[in-house]
Amino acid sequence: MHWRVLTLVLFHAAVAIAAGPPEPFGPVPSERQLRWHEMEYYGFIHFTLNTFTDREWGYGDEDPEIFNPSEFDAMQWADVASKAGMQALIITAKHHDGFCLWPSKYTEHSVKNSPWKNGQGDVLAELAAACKARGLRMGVYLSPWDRNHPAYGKPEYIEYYRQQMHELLTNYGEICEVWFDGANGGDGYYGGARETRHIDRSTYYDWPNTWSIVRQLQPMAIMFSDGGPDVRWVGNENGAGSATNWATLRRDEFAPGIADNSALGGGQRDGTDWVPAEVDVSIRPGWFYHAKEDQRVKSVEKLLEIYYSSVGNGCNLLLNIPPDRRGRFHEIDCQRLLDLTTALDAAFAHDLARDKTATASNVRGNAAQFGADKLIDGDRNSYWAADDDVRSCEVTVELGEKLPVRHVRLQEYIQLGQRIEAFTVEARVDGIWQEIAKGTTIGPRRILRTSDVTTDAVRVSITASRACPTLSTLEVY
Ligand code: FUL
Repeated sequence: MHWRVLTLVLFHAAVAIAAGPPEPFGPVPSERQLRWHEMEYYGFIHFTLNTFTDREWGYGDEDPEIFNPSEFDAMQWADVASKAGMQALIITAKHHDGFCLWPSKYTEHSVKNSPWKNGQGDVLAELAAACKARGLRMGVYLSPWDRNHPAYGKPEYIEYYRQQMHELLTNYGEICEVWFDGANGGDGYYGGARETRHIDRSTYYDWPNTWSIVRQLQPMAIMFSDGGPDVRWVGNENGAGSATNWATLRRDEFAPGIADNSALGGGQRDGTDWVPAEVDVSIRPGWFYHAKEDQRVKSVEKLLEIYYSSVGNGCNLLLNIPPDRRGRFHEIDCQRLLDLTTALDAAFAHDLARDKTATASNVRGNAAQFGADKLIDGDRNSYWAADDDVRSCEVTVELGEKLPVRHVRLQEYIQLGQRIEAFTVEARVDGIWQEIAKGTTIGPRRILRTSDVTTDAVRVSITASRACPTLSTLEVY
């Protein structure tokens, strides 16, 4: 081969290598976690005997006879949830009081001994059908702590817990999330013993073997607990996410009910596993319905604040709406949910950056595959990336005309890990750049409320990154 030809061949080969995708950095999400990130916003349903006793934690000695919703309507739940833009509903199949909303074969403490539908009812079956009809996913909360079961605290109870898990994961179609609550052990009825039982939170449940049952029966189901394995608690029940939010955690240091809450909000920059945060919060002061809280349903302003703090900081939002004694979402709660959605739809109606012109101060290997246009093509699976040695750079979108801007939405291409740790957002006003927002992490999602501005261009300057940065999305509203 002539040396000129050889040089050309080598040059092209080098560019091709340089333009391959970046190496993944640190822990990366699994397929099931990627699917979970897309869920963003979904509903929590706390419903059990507590609804009828006006309590938050049943003792375990309540009579199943009192479970008798007068107008039970799972379809209303699913209808409202889907109109509100939720993607799923997660229900307390069993709360700490041990009462089962489905006719479990393994206990008498369930709907089968209630007057509701003459003991023939099954809340889980009705919810599964309603979710299916409305295109929602369904998840289950199965409280590890059981204040009714006589064997709670002994090995037999773990067997019982797993049998129940098996029922839930095999009889109701696809389950998107299994929720393991951290509240564990204390006083209870325990089959009449009426005593206090303590368990060792790190050994009693033998979690790895329970988790493997979930993996086997529902491979795509996400498992939530204080520290994962798939999704972590955010460390508070007020609806607050953390502005600096690493999706990574030193997972082995956590277990359900054993967590350093202060570490859960921000995650751990040097985490060993991808364990992103979910924000669980109730639309009312309590998790269960209490008529006396009808006037204390959170306002739209409060719900918006929660939305920006959770979804806006890269967490998913699990918003609890407790059905009332009729077995319906209360009218006030429904209206509030729909008002929240109206406000969000108005704010995010039209992406001003979509298909405009985007440029970057660095494009990986100058390759079209990683070009800045990937930021604004509406495809969250295409991405812009920089060269390996780049740690700071800028991406700019020209809006083509002067437009009022209130929000910027960013996403890293998290399939390759979380990298960015400082950035600013600027707007060009009469030819001069001015800062309108700034932040630390971006990760799966970052929605910034900017200072009010009318501008013809928006620029994101990444000022610190742990590896060459990637971004899949730059949206402007
Ligand atoms: C807590 C429980 O004790 C509450 O009752 C509620 O279920 C909440 C979501 O989690 O740990």
